[in-house]
Amino acid sequence: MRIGIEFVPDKPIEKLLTWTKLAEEAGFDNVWITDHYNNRNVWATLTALALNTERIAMGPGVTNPFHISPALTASAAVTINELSNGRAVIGIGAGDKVTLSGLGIKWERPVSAVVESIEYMRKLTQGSKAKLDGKVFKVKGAKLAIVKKEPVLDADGNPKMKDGKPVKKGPHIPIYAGAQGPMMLKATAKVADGILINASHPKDFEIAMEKIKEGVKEAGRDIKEIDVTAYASFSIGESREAALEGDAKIVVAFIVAGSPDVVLERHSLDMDACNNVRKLLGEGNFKDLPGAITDEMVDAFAVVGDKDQFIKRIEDLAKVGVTQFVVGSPIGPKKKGAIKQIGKEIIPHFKK
Ligand code: F42
Repeated sequence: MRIGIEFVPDKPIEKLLTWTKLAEEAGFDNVWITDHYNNRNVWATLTALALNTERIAMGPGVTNPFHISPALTASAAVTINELSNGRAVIGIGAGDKVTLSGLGIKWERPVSAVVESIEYMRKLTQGSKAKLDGKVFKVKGAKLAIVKKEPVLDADGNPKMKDGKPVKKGPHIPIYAGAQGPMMLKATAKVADGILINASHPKDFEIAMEKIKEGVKEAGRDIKEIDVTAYASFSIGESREAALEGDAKIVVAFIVAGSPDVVLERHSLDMDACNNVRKLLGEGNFKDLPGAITDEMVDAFAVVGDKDQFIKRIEDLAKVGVTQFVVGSPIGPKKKGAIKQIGKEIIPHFKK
C-alpha cells in the first residue's frame, strides 16, 4: 500500500514545503497538489517541492485538459521530473464545470478530453511525436525538445538494437486520472497508470472497481498495472472527538452537499438531515453546520478517528482493491502534529 498526502496551495508555498518535508521524513510515498486557478499555481508549487526534497513522488492532483493544454502539462511534468531526479507524476481529471464555465471555457466531452489527453501526454513525456485525430484534440504533430532519451537495455544489460541503431526511450512519467463517474472510471482504466478516486468508503470502491475492471478487461490490461488510489478526506487525532475538532465536519458538509442523492442513499443517510446540511451551506451558516453533521455522514465521506480506526479503514480499502491511500484535507486539527502521528503510528504498519 502506497501512502500519499494531498495539500491545497491556498497557503504560502513555504508552508506547503515545510509540510512536504515533514511528510517525506514521515515516510509518505507521494505528495499531490490540488489545481484550482484561484489558488497558488500548481507547477510553481511543485518546483519548490522538487528542489527541496529527495525521495517523495509529486504531481498535480488533479489538473485538467480544459484550462491548460496537455502539451504544456507534459512540458511542465518533464521539467519537474528533471528537477526531482525522476519523481514526477501527473494527475489529470475533467475539472470543475462551474469554475470552468465561469472562466468562459467550454466543458465539452470531458471523458474524451481526459482519455485523449492521457494518450497525448504519454507520447510527449516519452519524447515521441504526438499526432491525434480525437473527438476533442486534433494534433497535427507535437514533440517536446527537452526529453532525455536513454538506451533501452535487454535482460543481459546490453543495449537493445533496431536497424543497427540502439533503441532509446524517454522516462515513464506515471499518469493518473481523477475519476468518479462510471464512464470516466471505465474509459480511463484503459489508458492510465493510476486512478484517483475522491472517496474513502469501501462501498464506493466496490462500485468503482467494477467499472475499472470492465475497462481493464476491454483493453486487455492487468488490474495490477493500475494504482487504484483513494483520495480521502481525513482527520486524525488521539481520539475520534479530538480528530473532529477543527475543519473535519466542514469538509464533510461540502461533500454531503455536493454528492448526488444516489450516493447519499448508497450510504443509507437520512435525506432530511442531508437536505438540512445543503440548506445551511447554501445560507453560509457555518455556525450551525457542524451540529448538523451526523456520525453516519462522517463515516460515509471521511476517515476520522485515532490510529486504530485508520489502520482498519485502510485495510478494508486494500481488501476491495485500493493500492494507494491519500491522506486529504483537513489531515488533522493540527497539520504538523497529524503528519508526524501518521508517520509514527500508521505508515510503519503498512511498510512492514
Ligand atoms: N478538480 C479540480 O478542479 N481540481 C483538483 O485539484 C481536483 C482534484 C481531484 C482529485 C481526485 C479526484 O477524483 C477528483 C478531483 N477533482 C479536482 C475533480 C475532477 O476534476 C472532476 O471534476 C471530478 O472527478 C468529476 O468528474 P467525473 O470523473 O465524475 O467525470 C465527469 C465528467 C462526469 O460527469 N462523468 C460522467 C461519467 O459517467 O463518467 C458522465 C460523463 C459524460 O459527461 N459523458 C458525456 C456523454 O455524452 O455521455 C461525454 C462523453 C465524452 O466523450 O466525453
